[in-house]
Amino acid sequence: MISLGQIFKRYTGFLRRVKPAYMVNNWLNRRLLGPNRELYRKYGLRKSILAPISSADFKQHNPDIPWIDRPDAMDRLAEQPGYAALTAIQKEKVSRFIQDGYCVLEGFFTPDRVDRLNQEIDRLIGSGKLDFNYTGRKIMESYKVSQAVNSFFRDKAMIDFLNFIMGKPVVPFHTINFIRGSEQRAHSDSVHMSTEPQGYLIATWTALEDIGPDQGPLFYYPGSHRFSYVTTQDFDSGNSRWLLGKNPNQKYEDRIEALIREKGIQPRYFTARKGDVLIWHANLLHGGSAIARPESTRKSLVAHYFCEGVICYHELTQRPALLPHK
Ligand SMILES: O=C(O)CCC(=O)C(=O)O
Repeated sequence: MISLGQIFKRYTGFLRRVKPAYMVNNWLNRRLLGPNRELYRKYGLRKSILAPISSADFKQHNPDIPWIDRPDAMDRLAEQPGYAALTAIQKEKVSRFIQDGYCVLEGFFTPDRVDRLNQEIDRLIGSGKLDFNYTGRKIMESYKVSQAVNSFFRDKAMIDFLNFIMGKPVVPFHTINFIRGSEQRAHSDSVHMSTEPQGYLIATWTALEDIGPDQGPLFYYPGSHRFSYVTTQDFDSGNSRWLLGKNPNQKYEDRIEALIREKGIQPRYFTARKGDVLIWHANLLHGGSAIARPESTRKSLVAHYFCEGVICYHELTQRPALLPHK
């Protein structure tokens, strides 16, 4: 017999596919979406700010891509505003980012600061103020209740560095804490947090403890940021006018798995020291590797940043992104 819980799950599962339900949510958040009017005009998108939005709305992507993604980025590096103020190490890291789609800032946060953050997270989980979301692995938006997380999320030196890489001011969007490895399949963030023009998203991944190969470390594919962006146009999403298709994320990840096979690329693993930060490009393929030691933790903090002045949305769910007011 089918339980009430199963009925509820099916019902909410179905509701998550109904586009008008998102439009109601967009209407409830119309104040946050207001700035999109001007952006839609700027990028020639003729639709209501409350309507679903996806890559299908952009027959041709706007060529104003981030400077790091232009073919001459390495030659233009020294001309970028702010270049002279970077340290020699930062200059080297930006070159690495341009070429490989990621860079690692070793020991960016001190172990003491990380310990204080972990203590706060433990306390907030213990008091029920923080909890895992439906995946059972992710704690979303802890920065809203944790001063320590918020100070990492908005760390001035980090934001300045991200602003330089992106060539536009970044907008802190959200945080995700992990206590154990995610074991998430390979993906690029651009299908979850999308922009027009493409590429105006960047992410940081901070190790909140030393992480070895058996703890399910983050994996990533150097250079994969240069592949074409995979969108719902590239697989059978099953989307229709009023409904999103079933399991779009699974179909997307299957497509990415096939792409990795086609390209014959090999992953690298981020075994890290507490306080190290890996920064990745919007289109870098990455995920969480299998946990080889079942009882092990893999404490980490992911932060995603959109950029100012571009259209931000979620390709899989066709929602405009709700960026927090400054
Ligand atoms: O930490 C991980 O294992 C993966 C995190 C991730 O892929 C993401 O937040 O986009």
